[in-house]
Amino acid sequence: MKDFLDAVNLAVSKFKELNSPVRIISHLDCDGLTSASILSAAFQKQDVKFSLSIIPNLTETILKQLSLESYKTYFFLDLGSGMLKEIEKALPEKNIFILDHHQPQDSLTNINHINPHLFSLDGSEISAAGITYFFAKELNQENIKLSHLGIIGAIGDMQGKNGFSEIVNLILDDAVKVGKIEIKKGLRMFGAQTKPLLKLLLYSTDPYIPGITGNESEVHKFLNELAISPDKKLTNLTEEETKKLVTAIILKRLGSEENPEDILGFNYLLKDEPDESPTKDAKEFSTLLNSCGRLGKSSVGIGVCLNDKSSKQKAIEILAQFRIELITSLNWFYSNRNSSFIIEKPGFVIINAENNVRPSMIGTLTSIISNSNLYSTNTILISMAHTPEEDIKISTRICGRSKNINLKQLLNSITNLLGIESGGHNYAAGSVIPLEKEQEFIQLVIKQLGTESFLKANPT
Ligand SMILES: [Mn+2]
Repeated sequence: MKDFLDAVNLAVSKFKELNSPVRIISHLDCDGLTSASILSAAFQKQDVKFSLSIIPNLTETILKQLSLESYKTYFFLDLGSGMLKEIEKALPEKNIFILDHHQPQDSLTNINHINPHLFSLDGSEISAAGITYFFAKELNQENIKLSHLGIIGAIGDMQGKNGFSEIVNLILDDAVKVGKIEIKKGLRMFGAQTKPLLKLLLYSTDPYIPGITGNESEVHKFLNELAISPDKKLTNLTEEETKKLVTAIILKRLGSEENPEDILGFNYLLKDEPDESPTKDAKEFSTLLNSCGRLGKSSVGIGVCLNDKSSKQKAIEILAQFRIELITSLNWFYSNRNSSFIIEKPGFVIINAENNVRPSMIGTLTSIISNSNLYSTNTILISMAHTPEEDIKISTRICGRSKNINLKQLLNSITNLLGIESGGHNYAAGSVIPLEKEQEFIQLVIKQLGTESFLKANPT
């Protein structure tokens, strides 16, 4: 960890020798938007001029466009590590900074490359927002006021479910110290600030409540027996009611769930945000940002991070729109399970949404399906969606969290046969391939994952 932080500090001292303007390229998800916000705020403070772009994926086409610009210094946030060779080739003679936590390409470079994997840390131990936060803090200690964004980014990347890593805890300590975040132990459920209990329990997939999740009449009965109003929000329950509810949920989970008391955990509340707003709980904040990014409204997401009031209003409308689109996508999936769009085989499922699901939505959709108990643990989901650029966005996930499969390696072994590099982590990987490779890719997947030896090595 010390080596990692030393490397960040070295990168900062190298950066200080350079002149503005600076070009920032970041990813459109919550982690990318918080990273971009941290760096933008830090640069504004130092009077560093910059221009920012938020992109869904780093591609060679984008690198080519960047190479035509006259900037001398480029920052890649939450992306870039998987494209080291391509970046060096496209942007020689430039000062490159990559702050990323995705599995890096195996390549020696002159790039200022900060990635936990290079310091025997894992990509799940810190997110890009955390790396960017350490960079910003070294640039100016006053940037400790941006620490909460480092935490929101980590949560957006599914970190902190059972507490954070040692290194992210340093960021959390800062956020608590400057009064940005308050840690509350309690029921770890999504929507505590904004959803009535009826909806909260009905849609509770993590934690899953057997007999309750997805069953509206049972939720009513359950709350009725506890004498708790279904219209009340979790955050407004009395201490007595909360205790009753916690006990009742644990009882429901006894026997069928591995850790029935897993419903308790830490909630991270933003002290400056109003109660019951979608920006109060860091988890809900991260969803708000994700929906902005995925619906192509990244600048609104950045505005929310930088505390712009009108952006917050807009973001709430975008979130509502995002939910509608997500439900439409899920409905498309369920009603096409028996069609040629969806190939279900032992051990893997190919979901070829073509133009029926937005490419920036396909990863979220695949995540939801992978968490839904629809397919057995270890089943690999491979989803595809067409992009406006006539490419195909590919997203892969594993049902239940398997420790044996490295999805990034797996996807790479297939796309490399098409001459294409994939990015991601052990448990979530993605790629972009040209439209004309669609059938070839599907055939390669079936060939590689459809063998008996693969199924034996990765039983579902
Ligand atoms: Mn990330």
